[in-house]
Amino acid sequence: MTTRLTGAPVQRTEDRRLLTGAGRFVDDVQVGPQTLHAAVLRSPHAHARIVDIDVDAVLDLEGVHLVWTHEDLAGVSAPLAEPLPLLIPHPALTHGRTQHALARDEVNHVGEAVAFVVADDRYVAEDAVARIRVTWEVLEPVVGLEQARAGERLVHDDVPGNVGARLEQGTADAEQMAAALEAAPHRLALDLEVERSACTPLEGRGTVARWDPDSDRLQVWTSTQTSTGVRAAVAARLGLDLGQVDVITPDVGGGFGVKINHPWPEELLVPAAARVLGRVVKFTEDRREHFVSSAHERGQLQHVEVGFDDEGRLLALDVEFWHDHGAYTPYGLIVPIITSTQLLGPYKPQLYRVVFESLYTNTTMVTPYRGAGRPQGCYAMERTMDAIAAHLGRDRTEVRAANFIQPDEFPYDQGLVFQDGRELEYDSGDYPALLEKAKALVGWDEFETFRAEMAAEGRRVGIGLACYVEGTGVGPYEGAHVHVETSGKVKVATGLTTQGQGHQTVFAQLVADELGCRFEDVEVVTGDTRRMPYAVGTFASRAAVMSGSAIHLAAKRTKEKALRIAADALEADEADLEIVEGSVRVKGSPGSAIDLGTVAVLSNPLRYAFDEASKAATQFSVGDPGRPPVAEDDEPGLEGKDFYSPERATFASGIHAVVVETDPDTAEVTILKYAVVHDCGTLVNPMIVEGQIHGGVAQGVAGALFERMAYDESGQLLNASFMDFLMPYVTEVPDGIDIDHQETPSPLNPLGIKGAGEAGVIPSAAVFAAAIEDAEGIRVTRMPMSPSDLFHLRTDQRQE
Ligand code: MCN
Repeated sequence: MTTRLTGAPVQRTEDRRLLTGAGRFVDDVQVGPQTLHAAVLRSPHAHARIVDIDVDAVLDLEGVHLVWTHEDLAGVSAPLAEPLPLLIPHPALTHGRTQHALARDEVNHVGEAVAFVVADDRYVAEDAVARIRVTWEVLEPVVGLEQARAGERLVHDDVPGNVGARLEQGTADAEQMAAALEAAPHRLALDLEVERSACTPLEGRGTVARWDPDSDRLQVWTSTQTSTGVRAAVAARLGLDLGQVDVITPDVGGGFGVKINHPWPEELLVPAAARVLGRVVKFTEDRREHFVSSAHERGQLQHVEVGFDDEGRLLALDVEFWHDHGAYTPYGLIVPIITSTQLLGPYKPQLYRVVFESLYTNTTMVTPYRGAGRPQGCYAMERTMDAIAAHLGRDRTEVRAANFIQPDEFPYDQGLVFQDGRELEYDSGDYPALLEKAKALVGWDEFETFRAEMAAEGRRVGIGLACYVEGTGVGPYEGAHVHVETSGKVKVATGLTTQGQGHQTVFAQLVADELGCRFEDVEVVTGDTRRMPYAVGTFASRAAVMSGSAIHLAAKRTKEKALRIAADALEADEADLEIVEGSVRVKGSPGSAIDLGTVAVLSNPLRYAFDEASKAATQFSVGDPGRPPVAEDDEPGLEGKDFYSPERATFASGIHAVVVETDPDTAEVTILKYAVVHDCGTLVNPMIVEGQIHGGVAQGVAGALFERMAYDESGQLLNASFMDFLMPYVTEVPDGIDIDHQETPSPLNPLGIKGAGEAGVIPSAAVFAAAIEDAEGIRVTRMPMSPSDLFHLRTDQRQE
């Protein structure tokens, strides 16, 4: 009997290495005795023209090997001087803008790369950067959405009103919507704001590159979520063949979206410098650089108009929002499109219309951060649900239940079009069952008794709940290669990268289950283009669905081949064989068996034959008659490769509920209970999924109560360090998070999996706003909520 590992809480095999300091991150990579180090001159201004750059004082500095400004780039390679690509264009993005690897004649945010220096060590490189003299013509910056919307100052001269894009969609046009709102028995309007924040992985970005003149190849080690993307960008920008570039992703100390490649300037400049100098070159981002030069997200102003009936059913939902895109749009409209199309969550309004404007500001650019536009959308939708319940005097869960898509309505078409032009269709789900579980888990029905008990002690408590649906596991494809070594060890390669999600463990579980090998015999390689050059990457909670399915299919092929070879060797029928614990055996006759390693040896039939007596492979020379290949069409080698490309995304879902206490004096918010019910289809490893939820909730607590980007009016980021950007400690994150799972398998992939990596962060702003509002009896419209925000809100609303 074997125990199936899918669904089992298998301990993460990668943790011993990572927790004992044996991890190897990009800054640990040592590939040559004399590595050179890069530093970047970054703009001190939010908006300025570059009048002149004088690098003379640097050129003769001892230990400096190279100084580049934009002017030098075309001489290295013409495409290197072009603006970086706009990765995901969209017809509505009429004014897409991307940065140059080094600013050409204007900078648009503090931290934008202006000059690049390579020197013997980082000290010399930094000293050199400090000696570069730039003559600036400082321009007035556009900071914040209000200034962007006013359009009096422009970020890009040729973008009128700072509007990069305006997109409207839904099941009603403006006229139909106005009529439906007018006709609705009840009507409300809400203004809801989420401030800008960032994901701040503990390891910043970093790249090491080596040019090998003998093989005419570049090797690049980089901290990325998309190694194949870096490879394609480096090859294209340096004028190399794709086959001349290897990208290797070592351990990655967190990505959370910011390490998706667009590409980042340093990911091009470091390899370019390595090639020009014929030396190993390294760049490691420091913390301040990460804050000002990498990417942010979340900043959105949202206006909701809603019409509903006496039960709280949504008759007309009209949403308008303004998205702060920062200085550039490398990913096109991906974040606001996700907000606009996934805002509805589990609900089915009779009519929905959404319109957004994507606006430029002179701040760090915006790219997807875990959750990617969904936290803002969920905040808009769930605050609306709470407002409807308050208006009607009904229970907040009743109003939600009245609007749910029902389990028998799947697949459910929301009538919306996603980024790729495909219609958004939910594959499966059971939202009423989720709600019942969430209520039970948090103690919803018993809360009023608890509130009364706490009030008797002079304590204020509140409860909040928020639902979400999340499109996960998007295409276009992912691949896998499974190879059984002659030792019986199984090597698995998938091209996507890993940043702590436990892929080594989960993918080994899937291979062990499908192939029948031992779990501990499986070694998984991720993010190395030498092993798997065709891949997309780790984002959009897609690894389990995409690589998981590809690995399952590749393991299945390998198993089929193993059975063909073993059937011949054992003179048995394939249908009578099974693979258990790495041994192929005749069912019911365990003595008649050969191990997978021997099958791997036999898969090279010109050199090996099977010895019946010893059940081993015997070697013979090429000239010997030997056995013919067992299956005429089989190639040598016990391996299988496959790719998985789904029709569309799968839709995971969940509900979070929180009980908070607010301090009447200090306005501090304490979490008393946090409950999560989550449905990501078939659970491969519940312990890992729970770990992902814990991490997501911690990041969500951070975004709801602590973290924000504090810009002054000149566009300086005032809190660009962990001294001032309040990342919560373990003491601020709930001690225990109660988690319950529901498994509604996806019909779209062979394992029924949906994604799980982002879910924990999506409903946080909504759920905390609801709970604080409930505790305090005040209206919460803007998140995050620090104690001082709450203190002022109390004072302001009491004066009203
Ligand atoms: N899983 C599972 N069963 C399921 C679904 C998932 O066992 N039904 C497992 C997966 O096999 C994987 C983990 O849960 O080990 C997360 O799976 P998935 O939802 O496919 O997400 P990805 O692996 O694609 O990871 C990306 C996702 C995203 S988009 C962000 S952002 C994020 C996140 O993962 N960044 C992270 N979690 C992170 N966790 C860490 N430690 N570091 C990051 O940078």
